[in-house]
Amino acid sequence: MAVALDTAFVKEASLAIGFHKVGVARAAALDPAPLDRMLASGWDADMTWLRATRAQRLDPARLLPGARSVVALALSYLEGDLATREPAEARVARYARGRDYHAVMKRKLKALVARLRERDPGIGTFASADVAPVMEKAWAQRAGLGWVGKNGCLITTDLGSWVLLATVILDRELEPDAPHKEHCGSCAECLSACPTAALVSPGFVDARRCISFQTIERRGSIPQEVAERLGPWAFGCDDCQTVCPWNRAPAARCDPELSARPGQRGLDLDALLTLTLEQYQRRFYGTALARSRYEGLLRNAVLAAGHAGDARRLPAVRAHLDSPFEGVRQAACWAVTRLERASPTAP
Ligand code: B12
Ligand code: SF4
Ligand code: SF4
Repeated sequence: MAVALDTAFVKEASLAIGFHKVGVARAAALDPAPLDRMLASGWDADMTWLRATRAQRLDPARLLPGARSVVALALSYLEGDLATREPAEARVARYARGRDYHAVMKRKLKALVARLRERDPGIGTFASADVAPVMEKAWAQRAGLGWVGKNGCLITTDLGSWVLLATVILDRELEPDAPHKEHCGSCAECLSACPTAALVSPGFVDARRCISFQTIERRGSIPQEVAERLGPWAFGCDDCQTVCPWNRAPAARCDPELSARPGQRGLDLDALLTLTLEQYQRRFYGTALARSRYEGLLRNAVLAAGHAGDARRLPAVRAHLDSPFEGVRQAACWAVTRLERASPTAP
């Protein structure tokens, strides 16, 4: 006979499946002010889907009729390599070095929902990670996992902000956890560490200036003022997390599937500059790097070559001046000028 679902069961099941943190919140609608501020200020850049799904993002009952509780889940992706020097060129954000987390989360969420259904066969659920219109950081804070720091990331006291988030909305009333308190205090290290001043107000990111947005989500050309400041980043950016005191010595409990694949902490820039579509598909499908698409990754590689400053790459970069992709062509123009200026006698 089925037994009623309670918070203790949900937590035990989540941890047994491999999530590192779990908390429960009441499914009352969220404060619309932060999202509306972001949209009104244009900080959403061209992520039109954020605006289009505003109502669902704020109210879980629009995703699951009769929603009562939100289970917030976190999965750590930090390996014990914080002391290791990070690659000097074509660097990949930590979250994207292993298997695509969407697939990893999907499998875990499916297993969790199956466990909940075994216990409570009539339960209604809406499970998702990243892609659904759910404000995952807000739920994680409300469910007591951590707080949204001035760097715009959800920070936990034990695993730092090196966690990815997921939620399961339930039509069952569960005992909620207390919301997490904010622990940034007077610290502001992330605000000054951002290379593009994208942290426009504590907790808010102007995506138009954010390296993460530009190298992952942006289709076409990267605006010159951001391109100039990419530094070593070829995919994503971790600068506002790396400087955070809460990230200096967190517990490293990386999910095994998220641990870095060989050659994916920093990419081989020379191989990337001559990458074919077929090689791209073989190498990067199944990883988070598929999100930027072939032409996006090529564009980022060309810019990274400009930043790396090695004039021996000029012929490989010049070969992109007549790329069929506008974003790659513009990146090549910028990188060629930069490399020629750095080494006027170069071939
Ligand atoms: C859009 C988006 C982006 C955008 C905008 C980032 C942003 N900070 O909003 C861009 C492309 C720039 C981006 C970049 C990154 N992202 Co992103 N992104 C998202 C996505 C899809 C939606 C976030 C959203 O709704 N933003 C709009 C703002 C208004 O919402 P919000 O910040 O959640 O706001 C709520 C609360 O946090 C709170 N709040 C917000 N601001 C403030 C400020 C104050 C002062 C207070 C009190 C409260 C408060 O109120 C809001 C609720 O009403 C989520 C997945 C999801 N479905 O949630 C992933 C997500 C936030 N991203 C994630 C990751 C990993 C990243 C990167 C670290 C990747 C990288 N290394 O390159 C960077 C980090 C950039 C940064 N500094 O934030 C993770 C974050 C995990 C974590 N520990 O926080 C998420 C949760 C994906 C996941 N499933 O794990 N991302
Ligand atoms: S991800 Fe990079 S560019 Fe974006 S806000 Fe953080 S430090 Fe700035
Ligand atoms: S660096 Fe400081 S201000 Fe920024 S998120 Fe971390 S604790 Fe908060």
